[in-house]
Amino acid sequence: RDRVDVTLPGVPPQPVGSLHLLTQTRREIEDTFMGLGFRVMEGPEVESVYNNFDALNHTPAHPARARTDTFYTAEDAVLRTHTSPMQIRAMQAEEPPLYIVVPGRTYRRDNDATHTPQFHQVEGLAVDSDVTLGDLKGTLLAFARAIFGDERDVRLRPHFFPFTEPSVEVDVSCFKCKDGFLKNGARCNLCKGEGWIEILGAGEVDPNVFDYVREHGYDPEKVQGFAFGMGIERIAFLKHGVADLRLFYENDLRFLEQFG
Ligand code: 2NM
Repeated sequence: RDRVDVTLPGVPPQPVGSLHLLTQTRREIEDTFMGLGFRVMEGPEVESVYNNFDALNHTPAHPARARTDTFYTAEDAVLRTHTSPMQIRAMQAEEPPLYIVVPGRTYRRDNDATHTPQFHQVEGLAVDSDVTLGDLKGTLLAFARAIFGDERDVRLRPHFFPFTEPSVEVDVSCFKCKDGFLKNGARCNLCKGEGWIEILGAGEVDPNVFDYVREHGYDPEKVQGFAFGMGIERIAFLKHGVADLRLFYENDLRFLEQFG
């Protein structure tokens, strides 16, 4: 009795769509790390305060715990502020060696020209008996070259994160200029004349983090590891020269179709 066959193409037939730029970028990042021996794992967006902060070595007074920085859904539950709590879950579920990347949505109470309350991350974790900062640098160099081009180099600068020690910020050599200046002599507007662009944070997993999962086979005297985290928006933004962060979420076809 149906009069309309909803399985017929529209009139006129519409072209098949394409993946959103953030989805394309996430898959590119996942593919790169899968090629390096990492598995992809995903986890819940509503997390316990324990997994999101305590087990990741955040001090009781860490500012990110404040109601003004993080969305609480209960006294002891938050919208995850990073995907690292899934790495705690992974360590609770599996003994080392462990090589995983965790993509997904993350939430912070930020809203301005360069921050949205919901964004996307990929974090990585490698745990084995002998994983050094050298392995971290080599892994991230391979990543930077896969995403930004074979000619790229990486640079590590000292930083602080609660869950890694030592911690670093990682820069990729600018892919628009040479040493901060364009061919016409003008200062590069992508790297601001620095010659380097910050792409992610990383470090050697703090032994205090392993201590929280010690009974699952992660004795801090026996295992080492590195971890890293990046924003998918930032990687896509830099790689494709996107003009404004909000373009990712407006679903304007004039934007989306440029990446079909
Ligand atoms: C970052 C920077 C540095 C990180 C640490 C961990 C874990 F679970 F192993 F402790 N996961 N991710 C990490 C380390 C994340 O993002 C900027």
